[in-house]
Formats: sequence, structure tokens, C-alpha cells
Amino acid sequence: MSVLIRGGTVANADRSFRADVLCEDGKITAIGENLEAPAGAEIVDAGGCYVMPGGIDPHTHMELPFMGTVASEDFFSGTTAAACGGTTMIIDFVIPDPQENLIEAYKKWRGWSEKAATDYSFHVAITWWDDTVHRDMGILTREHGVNSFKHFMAYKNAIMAEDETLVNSFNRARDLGAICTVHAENGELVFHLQQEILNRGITGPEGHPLSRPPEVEGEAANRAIRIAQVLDVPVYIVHNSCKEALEAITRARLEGQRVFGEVLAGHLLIDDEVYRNPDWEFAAAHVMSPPFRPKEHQEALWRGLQSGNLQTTATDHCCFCAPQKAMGKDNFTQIPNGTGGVEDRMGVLWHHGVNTGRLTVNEFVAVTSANAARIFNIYPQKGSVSVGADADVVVWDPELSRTISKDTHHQNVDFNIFEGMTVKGANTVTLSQGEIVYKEGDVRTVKGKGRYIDRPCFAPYYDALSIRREREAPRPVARSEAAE
Ligand code: URQ
Ligand code: ZN
Ligand code: ZN
Repeated sequence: MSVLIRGGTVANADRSFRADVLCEDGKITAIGENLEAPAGAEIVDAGGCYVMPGGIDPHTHMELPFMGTVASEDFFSGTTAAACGGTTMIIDFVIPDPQENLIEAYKKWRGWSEKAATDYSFHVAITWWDDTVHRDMGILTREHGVNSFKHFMAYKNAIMAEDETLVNSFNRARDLGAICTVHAENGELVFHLQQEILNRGITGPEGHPLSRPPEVEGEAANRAIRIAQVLDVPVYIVHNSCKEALEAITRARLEGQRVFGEVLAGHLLIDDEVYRNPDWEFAAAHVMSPPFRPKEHQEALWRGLQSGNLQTTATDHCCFCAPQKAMGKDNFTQIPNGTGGVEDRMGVLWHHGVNTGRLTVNEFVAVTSANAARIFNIYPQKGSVSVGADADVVVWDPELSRTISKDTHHQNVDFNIFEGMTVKGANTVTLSQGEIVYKEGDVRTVKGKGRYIDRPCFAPYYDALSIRREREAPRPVARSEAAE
């Protein structure tokens, strides 16, 4: 199977240039002017369009069992919706229950994800600790291509990792050459505030943001960053929603600490007014954590992307339909947390990022694809239009407008947080592994075609702490010097 993409402008994170792109047997095999089409090749006219690396969404939860139900999007429908919007790879999460064996949980999720239409990988959450978790983290890195471990500092009495677990897991991750990722909200404070708010008789979705103010996120982000600093391990804060978390990341990065930050398309564009909407279903549909914030946080987050203090964009695609959200009809703390967006991320970021001048085309590629590939160590296999890379490619028409709606999206959920938003700039063609999976409205995904992508660990084993102790230990005074 070969596809020749003709007449476009290749846009990578580092530069843009006019070239044709030839995809053969799943790989990009040639990039250059006036390429010859092999016999039988499908020709894609990319005139006036950009040819970019397929989007990578580093934060999704397809068919996640959570809060007494299961997310409505599965790995086939979710990767199909992603491809329809220009995203060709997701990094999802294995989330073991406390006391659940990590390897068994990993194999369970691998079973669910076999139906994926495009490529995928998994962060593995550390939700409890004992010697078997220490052992299994090593097995996951050495034998299953896992190089990132997730930690939920929220969700007390469920999957919350206490500080002891954070310290043990961060320490282990460093020795394995893995990166730690964190959902940064202080779960104890959230739990306390939830009880307080319920006791005041507030049971509706408007109580959700009241129970998780920005300070609760800022404290946890800073705590995770400080723990990572002491243990000398890289840390990646997921779904930063507020200035307080961004400030913690910015301070640490300015001090040279290896800290990365992710922002969701939703948090860049939607504010907390949604929770005060009189329509209960509308407000509940927006219940996710961290919550959507007051407007001033959005401009700060955009500046975080522009300044490079936030490196990736994601969606945290975790869908629950109205009947599921209604589980919290009488108590907002029981509304399943999560919203969608995997199909819309690229379009809304182009429209509100590139069309407004906040981001260049190359910066758009960086924050929607290349940076996630670099941070999670799959670049340039992913995140780059270059010879030898996987042929996950998007033909992007900057003049193509579309209006987002639950009535037309491919996501398996009855709500769209970007409902009615018209965006200018969209993918006309999406290729995954060198095959066209979406073309001008024609969906060509195949269930099970997606592959699990191994992500190798980073620096070879080393004990960073002992190296640092060596560096900082007082230098033994040579005997001759002592005599002076
Ligand atoms: O916390 C997460 O990232 C998962 C459980 C999705 N739900 C959410 O509200 N963000
Ligand atoms: Zn989270
Ligand atoms: Zn999440």
C-alpha cells in the first residue's frame, strides 16, 4: 500500500518546507519535490495544505471503569473519532485498583485496546505500594515498553496516591529511567471541601468547582514538583488548569528542574460559567477534574504554551453520557468526572492558537504532536514527517471551516463541550501507518488495526542521588595539604 501526498507544505515542529511525501508499507519513504508515484499508489492532492505529523493525545481514558460506571468511548470508537480530527496516536492509562497486581491490570487494558484503529500506548498508574509494585514497575519498563508512571493525588478513598506512595514510586521510576506523571489536586482538601459544601446544602454541579479551587491544584503541583526535585526524577504535570499550577511549573523550570506541563484544549477555551448554567445536564456534562476555571486562567495557560512552560496539549477524553452523569443527580460528588474532545483538539487549537497568532504553525505541531513524542521517547518514530518515521500524517487545510456538534461528531458521547464552535482549519486527510483512515468525511478506520507502541526508558540506570551526594560531599583533604 503506498500513498503519494503531492503539492503540500511539510510542517514539522522545527521548520516548514514545500515537498511531496511518499508513504509505503507504513513508513515515510521519501520527501522531496516532484516525487514519482509508484505503480498503484493512491495520490492525495495537498495543494494549499500543510502536511503535518499526526496529532498525539498523551491523555485519554477510553472505556475507563470509574466512579461506578464505564466511560462510553471505547478504544475503537475513540481512536476513530481521534483520526477524524487529525489525531493518530493516543497514550491512555492503565489504572490498577489499589491492591490490584500491576501486570494483571496492564494485560486487562491491553485486551481492551486490541480493538483500537490507530496506534496507542499506556501510562501505568501507581495507586498503591508494596514490594510487588516495585518489582512490577521494573517488569513493565523492561518487558512492556512502559516509560511513564501516573500518580493521582486526588480521588481519596479510591485511586489517590499518598505521599508515601509518591516517594516510593518516584524513587523507583528514577532508577528505571522512567518519567513520573501526576494528576495534581490535594485529595484530602477536596474531600474536606466536598463534605463542607454538601453540609451547606449545595448538591448540584455548581458545588464541583467550589470543592476544587485553584489553590488545591497549585499546592499539589508544587508538592509533586518538590518531591521530584529531591528524588531527582523528571515529572510531568497533566491537565494544568490554573495559574497556580503553572506558576509552580514555571518556577521549577527556571531553576533548571526537569518538569513538563500539559494543558487540555478544554481548559484553554471553556470557563467555570458552565457550572452555573440552570440546565442540570449541561452543567453536569462539564464536571471533570480539575474543573473549568474563571476566564483569567485561560490567558495564563495560553501564555504557558507560548512561553514553552507548558509543552503538550491533550484532551483527557473520558466520556460519560447523560444517564451516567445523572448518577450524581442528588450529590455532585457522585457525578462521574470526565469530558470528551479527542476529535476536536487539533481544530480548536488551530483556530484559537494559530489563527489568532498565539502559535506559529510549527509551534502548533510541537504542542499537538512532536513534544509529546519527545517527552515520552518515541520521537522521531512519531511526531515528525521525516524519512523512516511512521506514516502517521495529516493533510491540514487552513481554509476549511467546520462547526463542532454532538450531532456530527464521531465521539461516542451525547455531549460536546465545544458545541456550536466554528473553527477554521481542519484535516482533509488522515493517514495512520501509511493508510488513509479518514478522507473528506469518509471514515476508513479498521477495528484492531492499531498497534501498541513501546516507549523505551530514558537514561540508562544510574543512581542520581548518589551521583549528587558525591558531587556535594566535602572533598577529602590530601594529607600534604593538611600538614600546611
Ligand atoms: O482524573 C482524570 O484524569 C480521569 C479520571 C478523567 N476524569 C477527569 O475528570 N479528569
Ligand atoms: Zn486526572
Ligand atoms: Zn485523565
